[in-house]
Amino acid sequence: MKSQIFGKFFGLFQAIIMAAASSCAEAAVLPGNTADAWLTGTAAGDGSSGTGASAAYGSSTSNVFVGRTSTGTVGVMVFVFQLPTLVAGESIGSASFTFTQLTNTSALTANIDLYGLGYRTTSAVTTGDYFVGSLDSTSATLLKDNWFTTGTVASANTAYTTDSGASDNLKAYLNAQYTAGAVGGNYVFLRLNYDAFSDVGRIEAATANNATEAYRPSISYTIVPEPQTWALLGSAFFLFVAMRRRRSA
Ligand SMILES: [Ca+2]
Repeated sequence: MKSQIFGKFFGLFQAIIMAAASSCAEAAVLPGNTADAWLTGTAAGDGSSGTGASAAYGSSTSNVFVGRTSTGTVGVMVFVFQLPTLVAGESIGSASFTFTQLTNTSALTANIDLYGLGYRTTSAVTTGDYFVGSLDSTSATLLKDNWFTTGTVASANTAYTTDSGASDNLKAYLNAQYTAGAVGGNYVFLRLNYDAFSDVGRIEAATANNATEAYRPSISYTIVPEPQTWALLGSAFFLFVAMRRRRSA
């Protein structure tokens, strides 16, 4: 009788271990969505407040300018990603964002910050996503302050990936979207913008429409079981050990 219970329990334990292991190993890449868009404005502020008159250039554009667009006009870039589906007990375990900086660059005259905007059920970038200023604390999550700093001339045709701090922020931001109600298939938005209005200097970002696939933006991520799953796994292990001890005693 004791060995029957033991056998059943061991089977359950194995199933939990296997489920956790397969969940753990799940690593993937989210390609940038071609709804990504470039917004331009003629003043500091955000698009929704009307202080930064803006327009969206999406779909067919292969490269955009963050910073100077033309005299008196400053551009920002909004990248779009479609969220993966998580099953119960799963969360994003790690995430990093990569985009490619192309050739048409010049020394920055303001810092460039990276933000995450709130998730939406549709992929469209809106003029309200425009922001140029020191800190957008009302409608966005700051993921990396001063990723590129004043005076920087970014390297040509070079991929830039979030550092460990910004990647941790990205992971927390993505999980926060699910907590707020996002589900697989919804969209998240990452924005690069100048932190002061200056129509001099820029970086040139490749979009999801770029002809060179390797230049397109992406998010690399892993999915892991939530802490409850690990707690369950730990309990199962200790119970297993306890039963073995009783059996051998
Ligand atoms: Ca900044």
